Amino acid sequence: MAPVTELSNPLRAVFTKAERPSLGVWQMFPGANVSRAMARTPDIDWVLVDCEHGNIDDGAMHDAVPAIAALGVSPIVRVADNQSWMIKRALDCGAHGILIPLIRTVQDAKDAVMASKFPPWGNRGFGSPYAMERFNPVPSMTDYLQLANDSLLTMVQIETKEALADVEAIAEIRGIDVLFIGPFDLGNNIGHPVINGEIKPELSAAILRIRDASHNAGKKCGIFCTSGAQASQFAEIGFDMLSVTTDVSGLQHFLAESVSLARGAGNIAKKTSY
Ligand code: 3PY
Ligand code: MG
Repeated sequence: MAPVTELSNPLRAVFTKAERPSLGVWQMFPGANVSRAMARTPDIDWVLVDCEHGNIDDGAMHDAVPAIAALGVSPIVRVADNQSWMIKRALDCGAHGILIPLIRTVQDAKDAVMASKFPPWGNRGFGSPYAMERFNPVPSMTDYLQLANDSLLTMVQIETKEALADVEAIAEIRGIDVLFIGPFDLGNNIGHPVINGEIKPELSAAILRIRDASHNAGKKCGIFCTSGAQASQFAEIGFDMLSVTTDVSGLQHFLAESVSLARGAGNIAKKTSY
């Protein structure tokens, strides 16, 4: 078998080319068929498998990640918490990147990097028989071991008051690829929650500070959006990674709108679980 020289990672490839922002969708229902339906969305680079707030346990994650990867889209896993065993499970099932919620300190972010990287850089354990098949061409275990540290993406969520205060230092950490904003938690934690979709000026200023800190450190900045229109607005002001919708809110909206049209009541305003 010819050696593989890089792990195919569609999301990282978009970041490297830096020609356009990257769009993705957010999986919260379990099931490989849900993953495949989402990964077939035209023009997306990634599907995020949400083990923090979604109904996705370890087994469902192991079903979702290969289903997404098989369609040439990057499977990204949001782990439930910043714990090394959760990061290990996500990477071992073949995630192309991980997203870690509720980072608070520089040390939290450094711990996340350590858990994501094989020695000598970090302390990730080696031995998954599954991860290799999530890349095309499929690397040998040895190739995966040698390429994973530089190919997989480590992304941290900036959504606490403490992380916002230290965002410039967090952005500088080697091995953090993306700072990703959770506007709902960030708003709650700085005392300006998103209510009925409204982003207050204080939250807006915090979001722009995180964008600037990321870019000043040569890192990418992402944000969770609740609609395509909102994702487009953030793309226009320089965000690199936009979530467009979730399976739950997309389904709710589609069903409500279809029933409304069937009753002759016309299109409905977007009203979903967010
Ligand atoms: C937030 O808005 O807090 C998120 O993490 C999105 O899921
Ligand atoms: Mg959050």
